[in-house]
Amino acid sequence: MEITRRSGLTMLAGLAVSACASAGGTTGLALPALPASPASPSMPPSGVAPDSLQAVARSKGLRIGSCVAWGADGADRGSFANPNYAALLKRDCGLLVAENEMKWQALRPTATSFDFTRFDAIMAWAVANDLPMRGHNLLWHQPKWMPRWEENHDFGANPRQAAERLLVDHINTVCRRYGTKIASYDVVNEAVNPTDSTLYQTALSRALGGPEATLDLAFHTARAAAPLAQLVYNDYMSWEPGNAKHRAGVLRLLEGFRARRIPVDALGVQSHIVTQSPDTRGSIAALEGDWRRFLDDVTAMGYDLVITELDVRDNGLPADIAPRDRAVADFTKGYLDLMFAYPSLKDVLLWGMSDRYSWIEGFEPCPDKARRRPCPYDDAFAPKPMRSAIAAALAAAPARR
Ligand code: 9MR
Repeated sequence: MEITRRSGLTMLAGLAVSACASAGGTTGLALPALPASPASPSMPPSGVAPDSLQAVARSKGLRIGSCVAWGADGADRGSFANPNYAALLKRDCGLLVAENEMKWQALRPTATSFDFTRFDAIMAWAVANDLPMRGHNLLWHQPKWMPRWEENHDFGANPRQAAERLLVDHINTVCRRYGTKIASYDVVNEAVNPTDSTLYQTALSRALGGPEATLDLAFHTARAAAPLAQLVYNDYMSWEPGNAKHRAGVLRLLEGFRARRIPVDALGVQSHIVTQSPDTRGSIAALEGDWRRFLDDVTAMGYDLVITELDVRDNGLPADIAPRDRAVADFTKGYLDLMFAYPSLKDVLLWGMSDRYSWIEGFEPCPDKARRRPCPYDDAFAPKPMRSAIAAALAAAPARR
């Protein structure tokens, strides 16, 4: 029974100057370039500064936020316990998501135990600062992102029942623990294999009778355990060349959810976007047709949209920081302008506020070791053109009801 909530990665070959060539960056241990922002009578009631991204977003019925990590007090991480990073979150965000701390790898040391220490610490800070949190995620449906014990788990003589129990118990435990404090969950993350549009298998899904049965059970369980929450399928299909099969696989999955009456409310569009060349206008013109067709198909099925993990891989750009940052900003603005044309899009999450802690540096560094510049604030916590571009896109967005 359906229970509804409501009705290139490619570096440009032959570029004389590489995207990431020896630009260096404003690295180092400089202190944050944040003005003191004491509470003042001119602030909105929540204490959000009027020029903050969140204030601009709120004026349009939107919300903007970021991922946040756990960290020991004062550690140099993208954590709430790092005063430099916390200042950015407090200044600009109206919504947070834990970068890693709700994943099975973080919460499930074993098949029979949970460890909520780190996620709870993030949640406590968010609550203390009046910042709502999204939940990411209840099931990352890929073997390499599940805990190792799960892939080697002995599901016993009745594997289907054991796998069902494991998944249902996990989702119930997480959703019930946070009650209505979490109003939106990435129930399933990245189930589609971008190379051939098929769904991945995990040990859990093999025991449970296949990927569809597993994903369906995840959504039904989440709906029952968090009946008021927005339930999201989250993936990184994007608009750059090479994503056609990924988009096709996601569309097929979303069609299947509707056909089987599975309670899925929204598509999480991760938005790890990749610049293609210094000609951002030309790049966008080349990409937007297929992308709009995809989003039209998704929204025509009744799915809302959420931007869940926005950042920019600065590929194919000049080495100098000024034009590189300008292109990242322009590409971001063009992307957001297009996205905000879809009225159901109300929440935008950045995958990090500062270049200093971006995952991209570790996962896909520039070949020449120049620092990546994917976020609205630089390594020294100073605002970049990307921040102004986000503010401009928010200000230009049609107001939501
Ligand atoms: O940014 C996250 C990084 O710190 C983790 O090591 C990695 C694996 O857990 O996940 C990264 O976040 C990913 C997100 O959870 C899902 N979409 C892609 C994100 C970037 O890889």
